[in-house]
Amino acid sequence: MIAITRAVSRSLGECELSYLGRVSIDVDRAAGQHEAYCRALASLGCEVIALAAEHELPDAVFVEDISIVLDGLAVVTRPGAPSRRPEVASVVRELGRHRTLATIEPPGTVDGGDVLTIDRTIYVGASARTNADGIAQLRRIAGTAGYTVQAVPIRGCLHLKSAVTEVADGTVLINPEWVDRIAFAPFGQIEIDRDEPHAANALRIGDRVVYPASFPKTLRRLESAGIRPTLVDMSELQKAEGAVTCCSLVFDGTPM
Ligand code: CIR
Repeated sequence: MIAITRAVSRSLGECELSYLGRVSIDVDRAAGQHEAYCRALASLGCEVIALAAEHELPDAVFVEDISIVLDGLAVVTRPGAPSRRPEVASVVRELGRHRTLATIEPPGTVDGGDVLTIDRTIYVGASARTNADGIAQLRRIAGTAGYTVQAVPIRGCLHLKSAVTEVADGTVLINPEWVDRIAFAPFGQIEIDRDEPHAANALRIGDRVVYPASFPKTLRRLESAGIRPTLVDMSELQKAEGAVTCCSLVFDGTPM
């Protein structure tokens, strides 16, 4: 597996915020947490490729939003927040070494955080960041590679993967306040603890799961289901509405 990451920008405190109020972020601490996150990915067998930091782009650490990497091709997004569009160029340079690239064109917008791929189905959150035109473009592009795209309405959260992620074959971790369970009816569903609304974002790497240390009640539910995650402290990045999936692009490094 390859994991593309990017170090925390010194301007992280000026990040986009949609659902959280702005609080001061300790950027050094965020950087330390991000380094530990990268070490966790490496310990799970990923070759971590760190892009150069982009200190003038506050949200550049959240590389997940910039691409959807599929078997055989990668879709370069057009992020919903205009401030994030300059993040694309450097991701394109690296990803082009691993995949054929397709791009989302205006007026389409897609954030990678809205995209959850399970087997050959791509679930896409219809969110403030990902519009209908972007979803239609993604459907056309991914269809050429044998994927089906299913749009899923979300409410009250930034991205689809704020609300639901895959934690094992056939099992999702879900916050039913933010996405309807019916959209994921084919899967076993572990519900987050209601005291931890942000707890549905887990990063699956092969048979392992990377998970924030800050959701002990939901962690117990995962453990009861036989899932023993690798825990990481994301507290500073969470203040920027970041989570574990958004700090990496993880994909099979088998050459195209
Ligand atoms: C933003 O609002 O774009 C960033 N502050 C947070 C992005 C988090 N991305 C993700 O969960 N995929």
